[in-house]
Amino acid sequence: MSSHFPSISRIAYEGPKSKNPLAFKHYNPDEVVEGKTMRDHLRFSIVYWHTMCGQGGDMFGAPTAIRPWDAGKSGIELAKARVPVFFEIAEKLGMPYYAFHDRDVAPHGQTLRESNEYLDTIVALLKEQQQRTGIKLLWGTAQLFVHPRFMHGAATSPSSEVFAFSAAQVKKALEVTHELGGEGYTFWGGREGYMTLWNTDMKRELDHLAKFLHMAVDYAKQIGFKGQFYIEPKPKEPTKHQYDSDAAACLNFLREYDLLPYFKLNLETNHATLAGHSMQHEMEVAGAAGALGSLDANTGDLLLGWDTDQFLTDASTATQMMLTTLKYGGLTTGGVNFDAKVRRESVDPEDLFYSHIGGMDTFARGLKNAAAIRADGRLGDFVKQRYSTWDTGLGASIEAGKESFSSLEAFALEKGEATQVPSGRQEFLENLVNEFI
Ligand code: XUL
Ligand code: CO
Repeated sequence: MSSHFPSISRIAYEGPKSKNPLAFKHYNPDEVVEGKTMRDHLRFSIVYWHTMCGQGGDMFGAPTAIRPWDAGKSGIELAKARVPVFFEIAEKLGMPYYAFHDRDVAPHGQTLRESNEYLDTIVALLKEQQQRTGIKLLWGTAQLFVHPRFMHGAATSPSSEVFAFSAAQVKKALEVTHELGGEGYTFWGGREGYMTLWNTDMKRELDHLAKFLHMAVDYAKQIGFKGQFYIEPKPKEPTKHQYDSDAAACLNFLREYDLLPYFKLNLETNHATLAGHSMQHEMEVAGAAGALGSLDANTGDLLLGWDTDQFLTDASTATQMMLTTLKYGGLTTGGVNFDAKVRRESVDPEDLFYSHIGGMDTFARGLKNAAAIRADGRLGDFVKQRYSTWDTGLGASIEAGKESFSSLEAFALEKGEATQVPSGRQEFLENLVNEFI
């Protein structure tokens, strides 16, 4: 088999003292943490779109990326050429999973029929590579935001024809995800939102979105696809307001339209901060609702207000993410999916390796730190103790539903003042967590 990276071999774990930039310092796939290997905890996944299609162009500048395998090719020939390169990268990084959009693995055709044929051609190649490498599909998705027909949205377009084209595209994307043994299917509402309320019937658009998702659930049943459905929240970009703006908004929408039994959330770090939340907040909101599904692992830049999709190298954020992951029983169908791209200035093919190695090591550190914090027990004990007035007496009686406003008024009048209001100890706890980072 020809190699596009002859000087890079399979990335190995060399430990924290290693100075080899092409080695893992923390990600040791077989190391057991809380009874499970790191590989099984983290379920790393590499994305097709940024890795193979990211060219380094931005709204001010031309593509910068050096990608020798792309040279001189276009259309379906380019799409075919990228498949083995992608799997070589994934395999050398030891990625157990990958994720893709239909239109980033295969090109748009002139018609839906032609697009479907292109997709079938590439799906056959993906399947071969999956069989060769053992790499599995974490989730598939349909790209419903690039083509001009989606300018007003897909399922929320004011045009019923666009709704129909979107349905046809998702139908096919579900079929190929199923064919490839995908463990999930993600809906990111690419343009499901509005640019101005002056032209928007929000209620009607939300009803349509729900109808669309119900059709997807029904079709999955029809074809026997048992993978997990995800919704991926994001507050803005490309539209001014995206309906799936954050975890709480998604959960409310799913509940309102009886979709919650079928969906979990795929949370993305950079989307969380765009929504004005920390990723840990978003994960706690999802976890509390039993809907913590999968993680699009990246980060934004604090000084930039858009979705920069950078690789996360901050161990503190990764520790928070892994603490909440462990708290809710770990990732089951989901994974740590690197929806992240190298900077426009990182032009060389090997930058694709440094970036993923850094991301994987950061999450491995986060996992080890989180497990150590949990084993230490002081943080967990503090939180438990903070709520201890609910464990017996008055609190237990309220939780058991035995009290009312009248009985509590009687208690307060008798008591005179609440005396059990201890310090929150924020700084003490921040110092405690820092002992592990
Ligand atoms: C966009 C984004 C998408 C989804 C899949 O911000 O995160 O790539 O993850 O459509
Ligand atoms: Co994403």
